[in-house]
Amino acid sequence: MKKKHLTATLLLSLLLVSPAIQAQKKLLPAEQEIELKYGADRLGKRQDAAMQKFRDNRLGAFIHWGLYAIPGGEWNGKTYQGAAEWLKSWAKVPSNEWLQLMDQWNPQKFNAKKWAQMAKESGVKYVKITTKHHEGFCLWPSKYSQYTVANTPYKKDILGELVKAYNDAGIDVHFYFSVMDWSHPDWRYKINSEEDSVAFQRFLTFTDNQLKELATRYPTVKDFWFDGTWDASIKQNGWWTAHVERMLKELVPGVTINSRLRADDYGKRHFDSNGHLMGDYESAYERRLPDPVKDLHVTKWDWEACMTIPENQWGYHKDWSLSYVKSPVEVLDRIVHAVSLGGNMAVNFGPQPDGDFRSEEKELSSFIGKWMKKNGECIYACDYAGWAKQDWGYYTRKKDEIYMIVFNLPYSGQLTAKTPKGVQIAEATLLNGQSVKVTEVARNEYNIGIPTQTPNEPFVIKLKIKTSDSPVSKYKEALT
Ligand code: FHN
Repeated sequence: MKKKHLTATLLLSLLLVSPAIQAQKKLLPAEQEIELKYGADRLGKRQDAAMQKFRDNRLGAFIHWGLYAIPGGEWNGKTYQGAAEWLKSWAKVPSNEWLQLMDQWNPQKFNAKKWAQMAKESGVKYVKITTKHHEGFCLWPSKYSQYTVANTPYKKDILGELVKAYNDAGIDVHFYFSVMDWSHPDWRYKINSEEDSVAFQRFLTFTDNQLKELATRYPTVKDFWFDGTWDASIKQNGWWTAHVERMLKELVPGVTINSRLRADDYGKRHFDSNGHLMGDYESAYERRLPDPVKDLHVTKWDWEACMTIPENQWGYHKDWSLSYVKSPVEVLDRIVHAVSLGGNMAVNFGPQPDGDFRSEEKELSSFIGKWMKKNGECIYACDYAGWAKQDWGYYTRKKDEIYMIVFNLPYSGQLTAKTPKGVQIAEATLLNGQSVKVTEVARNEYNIGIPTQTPNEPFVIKLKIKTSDSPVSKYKEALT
């Protein structure tokens, strides 16, 4: 990764390009790469068992739970439409006033085993929990902060209970951690002076301590998902992000880390100044997904998207009628969309202040769970198939099996499948084994018959394929 120096102009243009756009740019030719101390640690996907498990899980739940659940988007009688977990900022509430919400933190309906059972029934293989969101309130009794569950009427270690319950249910736990901490006097958005620099170094030590505490108190954690890392202060301290990744990997062997943590020597985030992914997987797809035709570059690295059910509410908001709320099938569509491009999907839940889930979330969870129970084999351990996207839905692949996940039924009664060169479709079946008619209609093009009784929800057709390097073809190209 060390090579000639770039011209100042080229470097400046690299620094200005956003991660998503940069991701679409071609990598620099090796001889033009610049020397980086804090760039990517590795080229290409991680291939070890822990990473494979992360990848095979494919479907996860995100949990945003903190003090913001108590006001639920409402402050002093006024309802704010923005994300509920940002209410402190929308309503300009000073930290000392906001943190008094701790006196009301007493979720009497919280039952970690019930949460784990709900997760299990929803088919998720992992849960990402907000250990600490931007407000600074910790769901574990951190000895480095007074703003923790230990100092609330509830007192108990919520995070510890959840880790145990999820793990007992066979579900991996991932820790969301916001580096930006509005409760801490040493947090800085930007380093403008020597004094800022000293304060911010203290803040980084505090953060290291909290991270070490999490890693050692809960050693079964499988992933750290960093957030609140976009400010200039972090970009000015790229060294620290590389250090945190190394530190956590030493403390928790196999742990995975998202790209959002990282900034390189020049403050470039997610992808370093040479265009290489930092961290183990890309994590910038938030409430949006790559285009299944134009953005195939994402299949080159591991990635995980996260999605809210309303348009943009992560924490509990009392009033979901203020924005569009996705239907269960729309959420399912996004899950399948992500897997079809080799990504994971974490669907967000924002539990109520009493520790229960709102009815819409319970219904969604149960819908996804029932669908996954019948059709999960086209999601878990599946990957990008490499076949041209068709309008009826998405393909996924597991070894030599190709899955067609049908979301839109065409009036023609036929689903078009176009195979890559040298690949033929030998057989098609529903997941219950029932045969589906396959008709070859042109070179590398097939009609797959729609089963006479289609379920009232997206369904799956499994294709068995044959491959030959030099297929004999009866088709002739048109002379034009
Ligand atoms: O500001 C946060 C937001 O509240 C939420 O936690 C999401 C989840 O990905 N992350 C940040 C915005 O990118």
